[in-house]
Order: sequence, then structure tokens, then C-alpha cells
Amino acid sequence: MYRYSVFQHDPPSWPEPLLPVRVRLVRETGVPFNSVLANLYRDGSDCMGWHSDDEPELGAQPVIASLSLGATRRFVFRHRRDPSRKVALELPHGSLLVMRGDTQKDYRHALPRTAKHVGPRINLTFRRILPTPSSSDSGAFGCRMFHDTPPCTPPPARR
Ligand SMILES: O=C(O)CCC(=O)C(=O)O
Ligand SMILES: [Mn+2]
Repeated sequence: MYRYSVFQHDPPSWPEPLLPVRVRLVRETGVPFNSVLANLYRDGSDCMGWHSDDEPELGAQPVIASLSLGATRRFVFRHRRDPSRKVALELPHGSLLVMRGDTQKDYRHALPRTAKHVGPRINLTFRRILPTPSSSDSGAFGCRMFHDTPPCTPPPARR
């Protein structure tokens, strides 16, 4: 069970088209991903603010596999203690960004708004939520649409 946006609900099961994607990512990374979040960016005004994917249930050094579909968007990292350390990447259709090690501990990341005319983009971030005695390991699918969130805010905390 996790809280997402203003709703608390049982996570829906995995959409069928994502199952082979998960199988391939597990094979290629060796990480048994059990959760995915889908973000839809309708155009360049939809964006995501600075954050780290460092929720406790992801563990100390989470591996996050981020698959981009649709419009190319710029993705930026900034070091938490030394903001002059920045990295910017263009994430085209079909690209896979794998964040691992201390990336979430040391860096924040964001997907800035752009004035360019860009089409829709879907981003899928595959994560591994560590099993606890009270949660099953059946996996979760979450979905974020930006029309009901303030612009460029970090993603809402999951519980
Ligand atoms: O859309 C992206 O590339 C980033 C998404 C992201 O950082 C997240 O869902 O935590
Ligand atoms: Mn993130």
C-alpha cells in the first residue's frame, strides 16, 4: 500500500505491455525491479522539480532504471553539497538512464521546463522497493499526470 498524490490505494498490478520491459531490464541490470512509476509530460511546460529518489523503502544505494519514450527532453543532475557540479543529458526516445551507487545520496535531479515546441513524453522509472515483513513483493505500478500538480514540483512522497 502506498500513498500517491492525494489518494491512498493498493497499487494496481502491472500493465501487460510493461511485463516484457521489466523482464529485459531485470536481465540487463541484474536488479529485480518490482515497481514502476509512469510520468506523462504533455509538452515542454510539464516538468519535474529537483529531487532525489531516496525514499527509505528503496534502500541505501537504489538502482533506478529510467526509460524515455517520445519527445527528447533535457535531464539535469546537481550535486547536493557542491551545486557547481552539474551534469545535463538529452534523453531521446528509447534511451535508458540507469542511476546507481551514491547517485541519489549525492545528487538531485530534475527535468526542466523548456520553451521549445516538444511533443509528449512518457518516462518510466523502474525501482526496487525492498520487501518488509508487512508488504508483499507483488510489484506496483504508479502513474503521474502533471495536469493536477503544481508546475515543476518534486514528485510527491510515497509512503
Ligand atoms: O522524467 C524523467 O526523466 C525523470 C522522472 C523522475 O525523476 C522520477 O520519476 O523520479
Ligand atoms: Mn526521480
